[in-house]
Amino acid sequence: MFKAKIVVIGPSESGKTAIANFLGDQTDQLQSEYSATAGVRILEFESTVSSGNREIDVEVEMWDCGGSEEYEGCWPAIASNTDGVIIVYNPFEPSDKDQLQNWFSYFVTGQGLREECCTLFAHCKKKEATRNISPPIKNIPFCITNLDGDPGIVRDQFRKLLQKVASKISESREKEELSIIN
Ligand SMILES: Nc1nc2c(ncn2[C@@H]2O[C@H](COP(=O)(O)OP(=O)(O)OP(=O)(O)O)[C@@H](O)[C@H]2O)c(=O)[nH]1
Ligand SMILES: [Mg+2]
Repeated sequence: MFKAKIVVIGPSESGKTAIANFLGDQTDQLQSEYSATAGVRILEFESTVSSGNREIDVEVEMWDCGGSEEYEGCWPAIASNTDGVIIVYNPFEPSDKDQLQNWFSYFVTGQGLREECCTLFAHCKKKEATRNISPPIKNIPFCITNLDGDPGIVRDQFRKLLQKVASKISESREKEELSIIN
């Protein structure tokens, strides 16, 4: 059994809590009233991913982080020992796009995390014309999401992320074991 810390970050009101609740099976229902996350909420659940020809059980610790700037002081604690990052932003909000690079630089490149251990969700709360949304950061797994339309995309993309994270953890573990033997 692996343990994986996945952080869900991004600008305020972009849909992080709704996505975290959906992935953690907390609820199928979207909250009609928006309530900003104060600091961080931690959800724990189990997931199974396949790596090569074996199935791996992963104990997920999902950190649903408040997007407000007032929590920037908590970033070091949030980023510490993170295995995977989900960045959620609203593609129709120009200020969200401007902030993206900042989140990405701190939580991914700044922590030396592999790009494949990160995923970007262009989260659309309404089923607007989504066809012309292009990835705002190159080389990062990216998808357009909406929980009313096709929530399966969110689950599939999360599973892909977890697969990468699990193989990375497994690799590090093997290296550690080898270094003990040698
Ligand atoms: N209809 C619809 N509403 C959504 C969807 N995703 C999020 N919302 C709504 O959008 C609002 C904001 O979503 P949250 O998930 O609370 O946003 P957040 O990113 O957690 O915000 P902070 O905690 O302040 O950083 C809430 O009222 C949600 O119910 C969606 O896919 N469809
Ligand atoms: Mg929230």
